Amino acid sequence: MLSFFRFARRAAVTALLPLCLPAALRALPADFERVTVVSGLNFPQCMKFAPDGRLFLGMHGKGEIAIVKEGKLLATPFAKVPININQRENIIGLAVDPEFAKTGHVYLFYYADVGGSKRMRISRFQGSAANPDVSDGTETVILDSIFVGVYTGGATFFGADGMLYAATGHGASQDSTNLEGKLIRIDARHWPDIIPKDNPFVGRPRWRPEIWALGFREPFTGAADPVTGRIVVNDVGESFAEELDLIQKGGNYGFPICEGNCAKPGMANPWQELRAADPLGRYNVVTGGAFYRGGKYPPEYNGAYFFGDHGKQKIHVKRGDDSAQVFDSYNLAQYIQFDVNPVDGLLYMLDIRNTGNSTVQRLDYKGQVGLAPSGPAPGMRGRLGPEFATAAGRCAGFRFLLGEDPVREARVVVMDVAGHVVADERGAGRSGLELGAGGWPTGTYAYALSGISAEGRAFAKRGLLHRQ
Ligand SMILES: [Ca+2]
Repeated sequence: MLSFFRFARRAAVTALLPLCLPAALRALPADFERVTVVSGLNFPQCMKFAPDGRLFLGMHGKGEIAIVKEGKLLATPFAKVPININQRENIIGLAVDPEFAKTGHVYLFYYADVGGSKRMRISRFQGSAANPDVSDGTETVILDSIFVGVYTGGATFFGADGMLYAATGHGASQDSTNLEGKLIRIDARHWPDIIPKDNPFVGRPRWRPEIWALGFREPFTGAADPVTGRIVVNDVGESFAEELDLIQKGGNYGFPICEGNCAKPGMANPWQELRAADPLGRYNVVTGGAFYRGGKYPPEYNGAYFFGDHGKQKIHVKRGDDSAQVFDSYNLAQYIQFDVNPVDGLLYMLDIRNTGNSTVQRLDYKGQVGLAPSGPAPGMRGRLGPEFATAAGRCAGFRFLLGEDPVREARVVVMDVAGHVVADERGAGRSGLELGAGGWPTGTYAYALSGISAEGRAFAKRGLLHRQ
């Protein structure tokens, strides 16, 4: 249903795809495991974690905000909205206030009946003071009567800057006087003063002041990196390319003038173009992204951007600015939303392959995680960790001390603030690892050092490096 309506052009390809693949292609990397957390969900559309680990779901089949708490779908919804305007598409986005414990606020992006017309609305629902699992019945309309054309969009999330972002689909994506095909940025938490003064088009004639970026087609999902603040919007393509758009303030992402990489002046290229004609058949309908900062997976996934492909039934992962890789192919699921549980640090995925019996799945990791905070192995003599940076006052490299006795094995992984791995060095029978840092831009880097000591015990240490 979602594929047929929302992603109309690609629908035929999507519908045929399961016939062309073996029964259950699965290719998760070693030690990763997919665990079903809750099933039997009826037409879920979006999901977000509250800071306390409860999972809020936008159920567009019912017009409800539902909650999964401790692995169980609560019988009573948090809040309800009317669904008579368009039953299939009424809820498209949801965001939980990062300070929910204090405010009790949940935001919903949905279709409403505005004077008899179908319009999109961003509303705030107030959690009950007595029971945060239900609203107190208060709905505050934050931004109303947003007209959109063919596509709805739906990416809705808080940025690291505390602003609420919501993306709308194509209708007049290049027209600055409306909110079609735009990324909206509002200070929802300070309603009614919702226009941030630093929005790029504030005060400019014939520009809606809510616009942060423009030129989208079907920006169904997106996410903000809680550490770097980087924002990515996944834009579903028309003919040539899906896009991961790394959002710049005031950026114009091209549609309908451009799709994918574009040489036209004033148009921003995607962070990554995902070509429909990809020879490996990896891309069809880009969905659900999340930056992983949970610390429960191997260090190479710290800061990685996980996203899905609803049509090709894959999970992709993009580390830093490197090209996305296939993380998993699994044709028994169609993942449309991803989020990281701030309590257990694991990635969760909403699978709508069986729309009336959709599931939330969790990505577990069974291996040892080098980033786990710990110290030297017991009995290890001498210092452990980075020692110096040299060469005429300039940083030419780092030496990682591994104690006085040569260790059996050691590994150090260094990442920049965007999570891009800049060094990954291993050694055996050594008392130190040396990394050349001559080519690194100045700035702060995170390292994760791990290994097995001479006595056969695991050691690990992490911290920051400053390349001067
Ligand atoms: Ca574009």
